[in-house]
Amino acid sequence: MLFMSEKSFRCGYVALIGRPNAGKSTLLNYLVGEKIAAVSDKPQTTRHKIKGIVTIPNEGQIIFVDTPGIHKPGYLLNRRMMTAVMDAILSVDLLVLIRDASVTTGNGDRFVLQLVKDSGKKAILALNKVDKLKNKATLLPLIEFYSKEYNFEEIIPISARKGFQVDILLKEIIRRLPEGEPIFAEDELTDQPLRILVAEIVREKILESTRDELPYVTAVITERFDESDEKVTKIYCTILVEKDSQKRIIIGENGKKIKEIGTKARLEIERLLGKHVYLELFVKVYENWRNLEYKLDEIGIGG
Ligand SMILES: Nc1nc2c(ncn2[C@@H]2O[C@H](COP(=O)(O)OP(=O)(O)OP(=O)(O)O)[C@@H](O)[C@H]2O)c(=O)[nH]1
Ligand SMILES: [Mg+2]
Repeated sequence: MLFMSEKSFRCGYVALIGRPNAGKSTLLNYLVGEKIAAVSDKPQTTRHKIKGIVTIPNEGQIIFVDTPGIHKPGYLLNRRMMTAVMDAILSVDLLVLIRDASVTTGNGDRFVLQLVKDSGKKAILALNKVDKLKNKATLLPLIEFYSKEYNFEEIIPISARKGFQVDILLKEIIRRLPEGEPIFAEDELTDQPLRILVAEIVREKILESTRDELPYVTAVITERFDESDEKVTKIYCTILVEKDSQKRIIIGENGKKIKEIGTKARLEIERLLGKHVYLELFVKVYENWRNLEYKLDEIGIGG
């Protein structure tokens, strides 16, 4: 027909994989245009597979799967996280390997590369954080190294934080997806239930306000999500830690820390819901939750 575009619509699944802290979730949020994944400067921020959906009218729909950073699994929690990565790698149409270009190549990078090789999948390499590079020429040895190691479809320097060349990445992704009708509605951005989004916002604020070991021993569960009051949504979250000492850190002197976490989280949840929110946080010590099947199930970290 005369008025129809000749280009066909493309739709497919794309996994964002890479080492912890490479910037996968930052890229996902940038692409989706909303904060749907927690971001922090601490490794192992992402614990679930998170789908972020980008629809470009008349061109295509990309269903991104954000994954936990690839690391050695110690606890059951980490084994489940790595299972999520493997699942994602095997089930998608295309891989986007995110590499922090501002750090030197380590064993972790070789391990991630090996996973890509083993999968034999079509992959694009995104060299991230180029805004941090004083001298862009440092990219050249990286590009050379990676192009010798695998037949990447493209190697694209980007900045997920600034959005530099992210449009190019998007275009190169869409070109490589199979032809097909969209799977999700145009206005859908994620498959994550609100309860999980809320818990992730709270966890992100904890990561922001605390140091060192806390990120690994903390989990957040949304216990109750009460929308019966039209004016204000009431949300009750439990913060799990493993020891009393950790509980004290999160609560802080005279409850100062937990108040700060609660306020920051509430403001962001209000933005997300477009409504007033009453947020209550409980801190609970639960020894060894990272190794307990039923706790991980409850938190929603699938096996
Ligand atoms: N300067 C700069 N910082 C970035 C860029 N992309 C991400 N970051 C920062 O890098 C840190 C890690 O980002 P995340 O998006 O949480 O990384 P991730 O790969 O999802 O990490 P995990 O979930 O732990 O695997 C955060 O502090 C980000 O703000 C970038 O392009 N430039
Ligand atoms: Mg992440």
